[in-house]
Amino acid sequence: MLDECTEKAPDIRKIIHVDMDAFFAAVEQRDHAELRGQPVIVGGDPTGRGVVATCSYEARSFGIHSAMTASRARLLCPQAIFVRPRMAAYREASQDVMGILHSYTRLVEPLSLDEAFLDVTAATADGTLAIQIAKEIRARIEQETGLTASAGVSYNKSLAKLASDWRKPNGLVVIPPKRGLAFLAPLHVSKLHGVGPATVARLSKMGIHTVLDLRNTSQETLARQFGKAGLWFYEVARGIDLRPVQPHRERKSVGYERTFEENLRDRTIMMASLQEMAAQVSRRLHELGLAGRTVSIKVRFRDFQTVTRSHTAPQPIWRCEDISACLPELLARAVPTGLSGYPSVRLLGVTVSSFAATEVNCSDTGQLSLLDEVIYDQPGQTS
Ligand code: TTP
Ligand code: MG
Ligand code: MG
Repeated sequence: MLDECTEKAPDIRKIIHVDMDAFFAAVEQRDHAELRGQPVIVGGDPTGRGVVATCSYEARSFGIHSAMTASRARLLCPQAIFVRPRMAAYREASQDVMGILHSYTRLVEPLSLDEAFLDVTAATADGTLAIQIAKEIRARIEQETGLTASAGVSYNKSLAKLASDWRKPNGLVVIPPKRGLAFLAPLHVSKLHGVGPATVARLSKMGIHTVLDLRNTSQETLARQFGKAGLWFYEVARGIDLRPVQPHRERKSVGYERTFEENLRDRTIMMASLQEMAAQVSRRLHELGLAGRTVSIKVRFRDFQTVTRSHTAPQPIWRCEDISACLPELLARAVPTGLSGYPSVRLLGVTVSSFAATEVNCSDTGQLSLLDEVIYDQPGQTS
């Protein structure tokens, strides 16, 4: 994250973030006229242990949202219509959208099936306004795919993404440079890229809740508490985000890792934490439409000695239960029970790699657009 941040980039860039509205549910409503105007829930079995992948905006007014159990969603809205996901249809719609985006610039970075960043700085060199491009993109997506998208326009990725989310669904928000700091100030820190739940908890203990609170904290304090991530928080709170839009990167793995405020000694807690991370990794793989054959765990001990252990499955996997099934053996190999004294673990991580190259087609070349991705949830430099 920080390495990217220090890369040279033009002072004022024009970045657009496009995100489809209620994506899976909108595809279902487009393809099945009887679902239009109805509370539609795409996900697992409401009579079993399924979860909500997404739901239509009609369903959201009942308080239903992604990742909620399907059974709870049914309690909240008994008349909701439950639909099983049709990933092939969503991939096809995604390809159509990405194709439209690529007609404006080759600098398109897909983040998942339903969203991407575009750097349109060059396309605005002739005086065309970025907002004009965003308007045209939204109109073309609606006309050519029958689906609606929200868009955000700003001078960096963080603000463009926050902007696209601001007036969902079917919204367009522009945050010009002179509005950036004021827009950020009242937001909760959890809205910032790279700030996970453990970081939120730690910031909260320091009395830092909003981005303005973060901006009023010294660089030294943030660096001391959060290491490299603290320097990123310092910059992003000031509307500084020089991460370039990166097209055509090859994604090789998806992982989640966490540094604990207090070292873990209890294997049951280690296992529970690994299971939580497996759920996060599974969700991200699902969003990206990816599956991989290798599951790895990373364990860092109190003395910073770090071990990784991997298991390669015969088939590509992405489901939480399939990833979880590998974890007990991997933990037993990484932290043998015969260790003298108690193990003392400061960091755990779960990663899935060795992707099946044909899983997703996101770019106009028909080639998979992938990159290594680790989500850090790091409370700081505790021992
Ligand atoms: P999102 O863009 O997060 O959500 P959305 O498009 O359904 O709704 P909106 O953007 O209008 O708020 O995710 C895109 C798709 O990814 C979503 O339609 C279904 C899938 N998804 C899951 O399967 N599980 C999840 O937990 C989330 C958040 C999304
Ligand atoms: Mg969306
Ligand atoms: Mg999205």
